[in-house]
Amino acid sequence: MACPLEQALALMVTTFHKYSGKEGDKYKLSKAELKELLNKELPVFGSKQMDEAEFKRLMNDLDHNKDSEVDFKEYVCFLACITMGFNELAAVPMACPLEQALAVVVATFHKYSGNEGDKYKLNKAELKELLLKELPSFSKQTSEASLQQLMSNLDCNSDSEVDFQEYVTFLACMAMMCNDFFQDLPDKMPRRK
Ligand SMILES: [Ca+2]
Ligand SMILES: [Ca+2]
Ligand SMILES: [Ca+2]
Repeated sequence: MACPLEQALALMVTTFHKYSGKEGDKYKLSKAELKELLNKELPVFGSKQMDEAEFKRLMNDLDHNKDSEVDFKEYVCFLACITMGFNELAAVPMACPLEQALAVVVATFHKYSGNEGDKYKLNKAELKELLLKELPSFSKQTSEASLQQLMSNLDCNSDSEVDFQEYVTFLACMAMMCNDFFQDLPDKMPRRK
């Protein structure tokens, strides 16, 4: 049984591919694909209530490189933004797997951030525990020195703590790595029971 946080990341990747392959570029979401993904997988976001103009604006915001498609990186940025919203409104009922995955991302952070010091930030010990327990497939391949390096990379504002935003950015990077892995090695995905 994989850890909930790893499952959450995998789900973000598979949900993207479930929709991106329907038309046009297999690795990008067209406007129609994005709309279907949001309506079906993220009802909490409320895309169904959006009119055509609002949806166009959303698509435009997401599409950073202006190729009229949403690629995986743009999608992950979007999920990261939504996750930050979840962090503030903790009591939203999550019905869909993708929403639950985002909720896991939030809950996992709080499970460790409250252990010591600042309740809303991860210090080095808390981050290490989170990585070892919640992302074992990642941390197993990581030495003490690279954890140290990772911590300083994550800590954008250099306060020796990892706040929620820095943590979400990190998970977004992890999801991108998973995605590259998916695209490069479609037959070699590690399967665990
Ligand atoms: Ca597509
Ligand atoms: Ca784009
Ligand atoms: Ca803390």
